[in-house]
Amino acid sequence: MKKTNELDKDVQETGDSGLSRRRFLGATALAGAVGAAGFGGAVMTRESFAAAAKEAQNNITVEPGELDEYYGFWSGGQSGEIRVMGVPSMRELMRIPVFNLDGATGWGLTNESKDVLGHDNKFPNGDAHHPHISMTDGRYDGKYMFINDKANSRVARIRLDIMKCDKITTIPNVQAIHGLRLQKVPKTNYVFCNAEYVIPHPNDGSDFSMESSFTMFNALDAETMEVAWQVIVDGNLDNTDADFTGKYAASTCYNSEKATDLAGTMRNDRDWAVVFNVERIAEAVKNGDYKTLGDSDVPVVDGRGKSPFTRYIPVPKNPHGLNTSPDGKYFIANGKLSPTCTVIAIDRLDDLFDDKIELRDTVVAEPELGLGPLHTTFDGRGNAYTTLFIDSQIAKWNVEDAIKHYNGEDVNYLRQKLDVHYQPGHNHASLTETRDADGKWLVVLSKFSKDRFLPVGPLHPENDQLIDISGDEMKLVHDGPAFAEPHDCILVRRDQIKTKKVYTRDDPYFASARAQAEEDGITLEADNKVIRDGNKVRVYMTSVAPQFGTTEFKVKQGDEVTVYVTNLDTIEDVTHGFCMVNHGVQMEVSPQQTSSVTFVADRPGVHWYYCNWFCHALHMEMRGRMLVEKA
Ligand code: CUK
Ligand code: CUA
Ligand code: CA
Repeated sequence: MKKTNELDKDVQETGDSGLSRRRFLGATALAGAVGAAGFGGAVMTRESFAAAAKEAQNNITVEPGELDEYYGFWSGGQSGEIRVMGVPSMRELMRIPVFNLDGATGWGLTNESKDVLGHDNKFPNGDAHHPHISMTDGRYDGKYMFINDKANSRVARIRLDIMKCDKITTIPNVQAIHGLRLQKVPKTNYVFCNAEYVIPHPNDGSDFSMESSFTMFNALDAETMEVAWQVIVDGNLDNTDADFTGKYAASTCYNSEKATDLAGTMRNDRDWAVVFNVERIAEAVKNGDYKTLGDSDVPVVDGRGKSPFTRYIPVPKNPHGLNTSPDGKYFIANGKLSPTCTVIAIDRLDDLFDDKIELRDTVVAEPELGLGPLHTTFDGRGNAYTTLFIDSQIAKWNVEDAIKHYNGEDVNYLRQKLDVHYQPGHNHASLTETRDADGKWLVVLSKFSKDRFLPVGPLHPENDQLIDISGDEMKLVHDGPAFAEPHDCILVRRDQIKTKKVYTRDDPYFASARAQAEEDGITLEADNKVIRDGNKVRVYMTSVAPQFGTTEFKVKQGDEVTVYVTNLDTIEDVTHGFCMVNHGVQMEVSPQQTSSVTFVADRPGVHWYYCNWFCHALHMEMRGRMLVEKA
């Protein structure tokens, strides 16, 4: 087993011309490399990392009472949630339940969350990978965050003023929404997302053949969260990103083979970076030049083969990440089974779509970086940082030097390789997907943590590492364990996010509770009343620390009870809860918020309810009784 720095020399010496043994990896080599390179000899010791951390230029210490400089938004992977972090402290500030159920806040239990998830939602899970914040003119505008659900083919929107999910859309006629990015310019009108798996159309059991199978590239309207259009593609789709003109988006395809087995997906030495001509697609849809599929009325255009809407640029091999450089010049496809990244010049795409140049004429560099390039991020100073999954390293390289090298000049584009622990997936530099990329921090989301933390049984946490990239050298400064499983994160300057400290009473988040109250002649802010409507009972109560406005109500066995709690406290941080003992009912009621939950009073007798959010010295005393009469 060679040391990683010797392997680097291999890579540099082999260059673009010769195909080294490392150039393309088969399944066996890939599996072997994970075992050996990944868990083998680390070049730096624990002590040398500690020393490097002390020399870091940026101070990572955030003293008690001080605030972080950046918000980090982490996806929760198969946890289905979003996590809000402070960077550089790497403290977890909040969790935003999205596709998961959350007993603390009542997400998935309350009527307000069911308005978002769907009252007939059957899915308790989600697989959230790619959180991204809306932009205006290529800069974060702090309004919305969007995130995909690979598990159940959904896209969610989070209102950043209250940090709650307010819309979820299921994408029709596709399976597994994976890559998600936003239109950057002129503003985020579209949410772009890839459906990964090819399925037959119609997928009704009448035909299982690959001939009738395809997948689609999708665009949602960011304001309405309706699906604006879909594009049928060849192969499949993995990750995506958009450009800084508003005209193009691009996606990686690792399965140009349209294979259903592993070996089949690796048959071709090159798959594709698929470029979408967003302008032309939108134009065709506007002109009614589309079809629809099945029950859905979403406009669908066909982007297979030689269409006006797409171009399939060959790139090696089973590419994964697709990243736009913050100067707007390049799409970069990360090779995964090839040790290379492919740099595509965005300013050549007009000519490509006008058939003035060939597909590969758009490629301006293809640097060899190391084994298993997955994702690339940027510092805004011309450098790119690529995760090498198999080598367990970050490769820092200079884009313009890689272009010179591709043109035959004798320049070294590699700047540094840094060991990370271990098997990094995404990495993300501060503000890197916007014009404001500031090259201060780099977060690396490592998939394996084995010896970095106290052991906690066979299931290990991931390891989210923080690297100072402000100087010439990358310096690892922090390890942060994370539960399953951040795939991606973004870093946002703290002044770019403006949140409310208490709800305003007209917040649409509880509009349906207000509508029901109006129908019942109830003033949510004042009334403590019980409304009977057949076997439906609606209990309206206020809360002011440390008391519920209603401390006793009577219903009949079998009644469907809805409890509405309106928190009249106006003081920041005085959140109440409502929990009905032995009924599986629990929810958050923050200052000036109304929350409601519906359950069946199925057992006669006395049932206590209580406030389960510590709000006051007399919080234990904040409680009441539901009296259920025998039917
Ligand atoms: S993906 Cu997970 S490491 Cu879903 Cu963005 Cu690459
Ligand atoms: Cu109100 Cu605890
Ligand atoms: Ca392939």
